[in-house]
Amino acid sequence: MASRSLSRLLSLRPAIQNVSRATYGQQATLQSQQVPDWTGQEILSEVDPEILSLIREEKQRQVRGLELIASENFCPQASLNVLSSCLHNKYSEGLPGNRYYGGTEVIDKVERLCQKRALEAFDLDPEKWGVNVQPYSGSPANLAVYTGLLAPHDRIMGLDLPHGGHLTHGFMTDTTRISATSIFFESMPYRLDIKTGLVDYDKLEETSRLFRPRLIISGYSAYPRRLDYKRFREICDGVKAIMMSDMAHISGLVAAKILPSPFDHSDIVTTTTHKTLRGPRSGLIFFRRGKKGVSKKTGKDIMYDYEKRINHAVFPALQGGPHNNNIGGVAVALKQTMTPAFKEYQRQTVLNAKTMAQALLAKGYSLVSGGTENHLVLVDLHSKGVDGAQAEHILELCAISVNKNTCPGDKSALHPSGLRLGSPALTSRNFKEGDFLQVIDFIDRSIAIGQEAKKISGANNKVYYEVVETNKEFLKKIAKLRLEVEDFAAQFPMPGYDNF
Ligand code: DSN
Repeated sequence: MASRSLSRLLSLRPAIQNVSRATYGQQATLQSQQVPDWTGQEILSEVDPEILSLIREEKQRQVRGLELIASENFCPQASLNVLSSCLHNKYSEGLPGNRYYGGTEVIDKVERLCQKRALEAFDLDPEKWGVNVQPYSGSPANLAVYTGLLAPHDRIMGLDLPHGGHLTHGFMTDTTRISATSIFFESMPYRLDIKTGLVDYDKLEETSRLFRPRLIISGYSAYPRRLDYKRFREICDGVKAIMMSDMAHISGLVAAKILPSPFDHSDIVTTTTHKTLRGPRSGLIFFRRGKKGVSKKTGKDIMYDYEKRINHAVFPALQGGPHNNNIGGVAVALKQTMTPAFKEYQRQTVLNAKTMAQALLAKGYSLVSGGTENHLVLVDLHSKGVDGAQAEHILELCAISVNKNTCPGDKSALHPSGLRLGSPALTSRNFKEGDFLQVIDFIDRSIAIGQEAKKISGANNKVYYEVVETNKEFLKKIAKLRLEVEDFAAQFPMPGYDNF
């Protein structure tokens, strides 16, 4: 029956076309000439040379610049292949085996493989840990944890943003609740001990006993030291709080066992996938599952109940369809974490960060906490006479990408006194210790130009920027140094596509 209707439809096609030509006449013919056929196989250079040229411009910036933003890295070509694959096209709301859309049999396999590799990458027993691989990135992953495990206005404690925490760890100012985390939940930060630059665990413990949070976050965006996860666990147990670790910055170092694992002590662990883990941009939430303990009253097993609540929070509470091309690309990156080359990369990343720290100290810079144990260094510029924003700006003019950062005690995030420097991206370009010594030399010479400009401008910020951007003598100095930096950077290999 179906094939008879199909052949009747096909036999009618010329007649239908004739009728439509007759109906719309000349105008229809003109339009069909003006609108070229679209196959979907046209390449970017044919369709949009403007965007292509911007991509090439950005590629040149990346190849000829020094990338020191601690949260950035270069995604491998194999993951980029998956990002631009047909996995992108599929809707698959729900979880493998239980979707709201048909046609997901292959996508189910991709997502299950990604889940399996995520657990393997961190040596996790699937009886004890589960993972949701659908969060679009780290911030949605963190919000999903809070949404799933907390009631509105429940209390949380995270490292204060000016002391190295992340926005999603509950950031608010004296007057404004900045992050959704502080809008929907009640946030009390903990901080660093300003003298040592280390997390003030005693104060955190004391405050937690007063504030009684439902959840405490161990994790950071700008902290150069190891966290004491055991101490966090004890503090959480003291107030019956959930312990969530946000290992976004260090997940590659954890997978390679260069840094202690937060999994030993945490209930929940979140991460992004594009920092030290070196995959495409996405997020993961790991949660404990199975038996939690035995009830003293009833003698019955108590089970973790995180899995259902977190899965529900990711979808349908917060997100829609998973980005399957990202999930596939993350699966590829996770496979790479299990290679000896990845472990060696992470070892070199820390060695390079330590080299930066020593070189900076030797040149008279102060570092928050006096050094580093991970992939980043936090430079305190107080003694250098330029602030973090001015330093970031002059470095950018010299083709060096860094970000200004608050140091403990800073009041303004726009004019902080620090710089955050990270080694993961350049280590992916095969930079070794000697290369990082050269990088620090370039940074020091750039900042010296800023210091000279400051002598002319004094405290007037507007004049400072005018001097470095318009004064001919300064422009010449900057251009000369920029060329040196670019020629140096361009010698190193670059992961990804060649010119794209
Ligand atoms: N924005 C990232 C960072 O730079 O640390 C964290 O999400």
